[in-house]
Amino acid sequence: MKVLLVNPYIYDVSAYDYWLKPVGLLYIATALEKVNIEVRLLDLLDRHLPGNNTHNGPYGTGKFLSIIVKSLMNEYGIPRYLKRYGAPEEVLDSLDFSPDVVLITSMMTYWYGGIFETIKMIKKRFNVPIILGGNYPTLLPKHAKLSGADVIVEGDGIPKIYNILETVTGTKFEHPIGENWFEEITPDYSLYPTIESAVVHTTFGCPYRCTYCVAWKKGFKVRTTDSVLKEINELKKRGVKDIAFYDDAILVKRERFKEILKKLPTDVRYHLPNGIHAKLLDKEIANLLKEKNFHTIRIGYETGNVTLQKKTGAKVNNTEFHRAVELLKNAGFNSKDIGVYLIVGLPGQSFESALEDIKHVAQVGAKPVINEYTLIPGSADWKLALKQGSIDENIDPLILNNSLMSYWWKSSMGIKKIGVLKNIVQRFITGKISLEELLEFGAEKKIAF
Ligand code: B12
Ligand code: SF4
Repeated sequence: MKVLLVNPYIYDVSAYDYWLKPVGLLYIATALEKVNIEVRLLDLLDRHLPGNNTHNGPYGTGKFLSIIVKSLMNEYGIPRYLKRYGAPEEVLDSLDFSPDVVLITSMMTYWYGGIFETIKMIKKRFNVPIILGGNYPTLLPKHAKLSGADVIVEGDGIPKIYNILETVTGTKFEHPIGENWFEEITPDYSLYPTIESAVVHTTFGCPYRCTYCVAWKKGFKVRTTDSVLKEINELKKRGVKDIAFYDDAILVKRERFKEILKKLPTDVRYHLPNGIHAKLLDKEIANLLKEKNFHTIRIGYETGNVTLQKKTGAKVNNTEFHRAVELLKNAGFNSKDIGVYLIVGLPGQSFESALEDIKHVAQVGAKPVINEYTLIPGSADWKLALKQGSIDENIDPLILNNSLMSYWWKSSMGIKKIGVLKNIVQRFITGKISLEELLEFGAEKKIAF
C-alpha cells in the first residue's frame, strides 16, 4: 500500500517559518513504515521545495512563498489581504507517486482555507480516499466536515491510524504501535531529502489549564531521556544544525530535562520558541541552556496584571518572572536573547495595562514579544465567549486568527491600540527608541484613539 502524507498550505495574513515541521505526520509515517506501508511526504511548507524559500532568517528560520488569495475588506470589513503560504502548485505535478490513500495534517484552525485548497488540488490529481487529522478537525470537527476530506479524525491520530486505514482500504495490518507511541517511535525525518532544522518533543501536551489555551487537551506525556538523546544524535548525523523544542511545558519534568541538557551535543543550536514556565526555571537549567548552545529563549509571561494572571490560570506571577530573567541574565544571556511573550488583546485587558507590561519587560532587561490574542475553539475563554454571546458558535474560524480578532471583537482593546503597542515595541527592539524613551511613552499626555 502507498500513502501520501501532506502538510497543507497556510492561509493567513502573515506567516513565518519558525522551524515549522508537520511532526504529527512524521510520527504517523514511522508507525506506517512499521507495517511496510510505503509512504511519501509532500510538505508544501518545506522551504527546500523549488520556489518556496523567499528569505532565509536566522538559525534556519525564514519566509515561505506567499501569493494573495483575496482582500478581506468586502466580506469581513477588514483591511488586510489573505495570502496563501507554501510552494507553487507545480510541485504536486512533479510527484512521482501514486498513492492509495492521502493523509493530511493541520495546525491552526483558522488556516482551514489552505486545507480546503490543498484537498481540491489533491482531488484533481488522485481519486483516492483523503483522511484529515490534526488540530483543525480536533477543535472544529463540524466545520472540518466541509473540507472535502472523506474521513476526519479527531484527537491523537497515532494509536488509531491502523484501524482508520483498515476501514478505508479493507486491508488488514498488524498494530505494532499504540498508546505508547511517544516513547516507542520518533518522527521520520528521512522523508526530507534535505533537512537543516528539525523539531523535537521531550514532552507532549501540558498539565496546566490556562483559559486561553487548549494544549492541555492533549493530556501530558513524557519520554525517557535516552529516547530523546538518541533522536537528537540521529538528527545531528543527518546534518541538522538547528533543533527547536516544541514542548508546551518542557520544564514540568525539570530534573529529567536537566539530564537531557547535560548530555546534549553542543555542535547543534537549540531553540525554545514556545514560552517556558518562569516558575520552573532554576539556576542549573539557566546555566545549562547557555552552556549547551541555546539561542532562542522565550518566557511565557503573557501579562503582569495580577488580576488577569489569576483569571487566566496563574501559570506565572511577577516574582517568578523577575527571578527567571535574573537567572538567565546571570547565566550570560543578554536582553536580546531573552524574549518574553506578552498577550495583547485579552478580554478585559486595557491599553494602559498592556503598555505597562511592555515597559516592565524592557526595564528588567528582556525583549518584549507581542502575541495578539486569539480565541481558540474549545478553550475555556471560547466557552465563556459563547455563553456571554460575544461570539457565535457558527463564526467563520478565519476571523479568529490572532492578527484579525482585534479588528472586530468587542472584548478586545481593538486594532488601533494594538497597532500602537506593536509599533512601540518594534521601535524599541530595532533601536529606534531608547529604554528611557519607551518608559516615557504615554506618560505626559493620554494617547488619543
Ligand atoms: C510549536 C507551536 C508553535 C510555534 C511554531 C509555529 C510556526 N508558525 O512555526 C510558535 C511558538 C511560533 C507558535 C506560534 C503560535 N501558535 Co502555536 N503551537 C505550537 C504547538 C506547541 C506544537 C505543534 C506541534 O508540533 N504539536 C505536536 C504534534 C505531534 O501534534 P499534532 O500535530 O497536533 O499531531 C497530533 C494530532 O493532532 C494528530 N494528527 C496530526 N496530524 C494528523 C494527520 C492525520 C491524518 C491523523 C489521522 C492525525 C493527525 O495526531 C498527532 C499525535 O497525537 C501547538 C500545541 C500542540 N501541543 O500541538 C501550538 C498551537 C498549534 N499554537 C496555537 C496558537 C494559538 C499559536 C499562536 C496564534 C499564538 C499567538 N497568539 O500568537 C501563534 C501564531 C503562529 C503562526 N501564525 O504561525 C494553538 C492553535 C490554536 C488554533 N486556533 O488552532 C495551539 C494548539 C496551542 C494552544 N495555544 O492551544 N506555535
Ligand atoms: S498556555 Fe502554556 S501553561 Fe498554559 S495550558 Fe497552554 S501550554 Fe500549558
